[in-house]
Amino acid sequence: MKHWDQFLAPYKQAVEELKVKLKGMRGQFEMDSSNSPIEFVTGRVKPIASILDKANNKGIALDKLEEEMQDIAGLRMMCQFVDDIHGVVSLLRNRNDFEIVEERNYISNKKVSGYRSYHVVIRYPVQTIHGEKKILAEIQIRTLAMNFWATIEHSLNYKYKGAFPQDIKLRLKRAAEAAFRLDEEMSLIRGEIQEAQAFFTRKKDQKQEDQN
Ligand code: 0O2
Ligand code: 0O2
Repeated sequence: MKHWDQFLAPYKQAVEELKVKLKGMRGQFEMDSSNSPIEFVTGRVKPIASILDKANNKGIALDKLEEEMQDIAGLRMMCQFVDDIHGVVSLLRNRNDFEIVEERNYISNKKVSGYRSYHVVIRYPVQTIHGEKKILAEIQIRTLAMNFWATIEHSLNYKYKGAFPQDIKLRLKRAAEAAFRLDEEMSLIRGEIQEAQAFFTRKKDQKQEDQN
């Protein structure tokens, strides 16, 4: 167990640091009074049981986890609109506190399951008392609709261990198409939505000023 604690420590540190940094990007948009392309950010270290399962399924030797399992540290950035995703990816590419090692675009190439998301794998330097340690982390960027679908599908996957009954499989496919259409519809009224959001932000700021 001590071995796992030691192995996972830099991943835990990376997730905590990256959550602060990526949430900070949202705060900076708010400060500029511009619409943030980032709705919210979450992060987690993969539980040991999931690491072992994935290593087993993918034939990754345990002494190769560091190089071959890219999502032991995982972050998610949720956006309101599909177009925001490309903006967020550009912001990530422009940062110099980590290096991008791979990008996987499951938006233009959705998975057979219906899964859509943009994955960016980074190499992130963690500062430790023994010096710098670079670890891999995966940032998943998706819309709220993509996240809704993936979260539900993930729970069902857990329940059925990937072997979905035919009717559930069909419904999930249809739900994925509906989520895709929802994103398209929202994109068409993006201007209207953002105007309303800016209006409410201004009103909130005004109220705050009146109180001070
Ligand atoms: P489960 O069973 O997976 O749902 P905060 O208080 O916001 O600073 P906190 O409480 O540490 O942060 O958690 P956060 O960051 O809000 O979100 C943790 C949840 O995000 C996890 O839930 C994951 O579901 C999800 N998550 C975030 N990023 C990833 C990722 O890259 N991969 C995966 N698989 N999941 C991610 P739990 O708590 O682990 O439970
Ligand atoms: P968790 O922590 O349970 O979410 P592979 O695992 O072989 O598909 P690989 O090479 O690890 O793929 O990378 P990929 O596909 O870019 O990213 C894997 C992660 O993407 C998964 O983590 C999920 O978080 C998410 N993902 C990929 N495909 C699907 C899908 O069909 N449905 C859902 N809900 N999520 C998906 P894990 O390993 O499942 O871990």
